[in-house]
Amino acid sequence: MFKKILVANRGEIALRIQRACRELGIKAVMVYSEADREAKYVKLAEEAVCIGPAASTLSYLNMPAIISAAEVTDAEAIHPGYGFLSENADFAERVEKSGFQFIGPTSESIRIMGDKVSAKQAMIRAGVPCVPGSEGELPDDPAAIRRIAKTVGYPVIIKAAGGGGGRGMRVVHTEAALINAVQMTKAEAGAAFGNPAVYMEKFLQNPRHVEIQIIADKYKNGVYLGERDCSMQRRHQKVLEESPAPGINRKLIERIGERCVAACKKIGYRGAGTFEFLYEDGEFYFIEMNTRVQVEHPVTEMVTGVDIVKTQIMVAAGEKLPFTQRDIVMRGHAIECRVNAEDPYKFTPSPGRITMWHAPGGPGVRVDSHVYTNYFVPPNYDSMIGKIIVHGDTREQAMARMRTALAETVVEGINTNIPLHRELMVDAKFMAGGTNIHYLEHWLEQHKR
Ligand code: MV4
Repeated sequence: MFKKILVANRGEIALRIQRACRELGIKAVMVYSEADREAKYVKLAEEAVCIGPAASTLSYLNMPAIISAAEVTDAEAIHPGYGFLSENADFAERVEKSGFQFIGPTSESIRIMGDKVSAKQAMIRAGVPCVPGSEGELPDDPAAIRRIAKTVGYPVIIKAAGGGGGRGMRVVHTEAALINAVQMTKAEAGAAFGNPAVYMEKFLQNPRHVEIQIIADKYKNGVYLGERDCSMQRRHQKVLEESPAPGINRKLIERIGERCVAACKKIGYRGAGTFEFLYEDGEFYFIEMNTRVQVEHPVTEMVTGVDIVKTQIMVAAGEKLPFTQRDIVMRGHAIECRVNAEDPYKFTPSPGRITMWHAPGGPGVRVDSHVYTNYFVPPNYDSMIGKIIVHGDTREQAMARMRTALAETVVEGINTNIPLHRELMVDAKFMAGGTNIHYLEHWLEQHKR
């Protein structure tokens, strides 16, 4: 096992990784920007290295600064967390070439999944069900593009191979609009991602976003850790997540989960990963794979009892997975509310000093946050300041516990989206379960103030 890990991230996930290191008896080296100098997880760390000014590009995205920090502190491995450099194949490669273990998959796996065309081709070959569409990149010939669209059937969606997470896509409803839309998407993709390649899919009108968590070791052992329903989102930002996904047939989830694990074996995937699917009319359609630990990993930890971050570190160190699929039992229901420093209805960021922070507690309540009374939320980064996660025997009990937890939570000095979460937890349609990816945006439209 590693003796020392460098944590190349900030905020709640930096603290989460530090905690996993402590439990494993590993020293954690924290890196921080000038804006995060006073963060408590930095002060509590065995070692901490300033890697640059507040701007992410000069600190948390600064590869030479991070690798130098690992060198001077004699760390053996680097955990990238989520966001920042976590899915940057070049970074993973530089980490490995510098003699450190990257806590995540190989740079090759990251590269394959980063290109959405090669990711989808890998999944088709591995037997994971995908959204019907072009087989690979769209050709240049307009007549050929029109033929593909005709076969797929309108509406279609044009997506950039270099995109993902909602960037670089365009919906097309008619043949008249097709070629112009393809050209526009290619031009934007070339400028934004340095790769003009695009592909086509049937556009699903009212899907849910359901993802499967997997974890694998380097000996081709892998398990799926159930699913998460992440349909409650606004502008591709998830607002709350839950597991299991309400109302989906367990046998179907098991079949899809087994396909995901088989795909991992086939491509030699190691580490934690998430297969994103759209779920509509009782069917799963793969769209993308994330090769990092995700913000919403705690809901899976709560229902499976598996510590995903600890397991990531163990498999990166070359250990065998300490459990098999038969050991994984999903128990009860978990919900996570993301707490953001923002206006709850206008969504404008609300950085500044937190003059009072009181976290909720009680049975089945978990809070993953790095903030505290008198903490200053810097304006330079993502607005998420923590997550409230609850577990209950049933979805109803989990919702009741979340209502209590949200009622107990006090945040003063900045605005947060907690009032929005309080309203959603008593919303009849959310409470019934199974709302789709458009639900929250429609709800916000109707609850304008
Ligand atoms: C789609 C889709 C409908 N049909 N693909 C957006 C994020 C990216 N990961 C994929 N996205 C979508 N792909 C087909 N063929 C609708 C979306 C989509 C979406 C997906 C998941 C969560 C929220 C979303 C919000 C708008 C659109």
